Amino acid sequence: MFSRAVVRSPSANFAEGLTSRRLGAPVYAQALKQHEAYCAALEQSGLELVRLEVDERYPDSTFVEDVAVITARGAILTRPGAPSRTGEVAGVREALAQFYSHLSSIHDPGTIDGGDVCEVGNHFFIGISERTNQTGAQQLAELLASLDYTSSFVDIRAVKGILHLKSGLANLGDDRLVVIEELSNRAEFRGYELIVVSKEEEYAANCVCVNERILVAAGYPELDKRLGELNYQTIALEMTEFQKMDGGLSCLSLRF
Ligand code: CIR
Repeated sequence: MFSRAVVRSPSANFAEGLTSRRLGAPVYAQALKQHEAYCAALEQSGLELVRLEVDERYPDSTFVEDVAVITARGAILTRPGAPSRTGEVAGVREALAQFYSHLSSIHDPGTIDGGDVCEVGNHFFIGISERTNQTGAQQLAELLASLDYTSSFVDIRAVKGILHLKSGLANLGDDRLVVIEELSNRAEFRGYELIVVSKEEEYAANCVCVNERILVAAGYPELDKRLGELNYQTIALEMTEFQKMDGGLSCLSLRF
């Protein structure tokens, strides 16, 4: 169960952030509205929000998930793989220091984006991506091992269309994963029950289990129906403006 989430509203220059999508520029007013609805959904799911100040120096700073890996046994600050994002760490460090007396860090030349880290019980899948390098993944694995967690690497560099591991993978608990087709045959996920998201609904794979509910992107009826059949209570959220900037539901918060 989570009790808190760190969030940061998008800044007015949000459209200047990084993106590989060709979906047009995000509309700022719309992004703010979608972010507020997201925050309301977290609150509705029982979380108290820790709101960081908007930071125009970093147009991607609304995607707080990439800057830390939080576990039940300790928190780790990452070293984001995009140089334009490394400065985001200081603000998140300050916020997390209120709750964690000791914060570990990933060091140069290691890089990790939190979006590449998927916790499944006592195990962590760490994606090796354009943002997370082998050295960073190794450092994280060692830090997680010191907290008594196991981990394994999932190389996603050849998987087209996903920025991070969690762009194509989500943990629903009870050994059940949501996964995109292209990752569904990986040996790493054998032994789990897989809910495979169709190519057309790929963006929806990035859903977030928050206590009793699952936050899902609005507009993906197949996955929503499937989750309903499995008796999950979903909250559908408009995510169009964040999708334009390569972001999904999980990246907008750090939950703990
Ligand atoms: C970036 O490229 O870094 C941002 N525009 C999007 C980050 C999305 N984060 C995530 O999926 N965890």
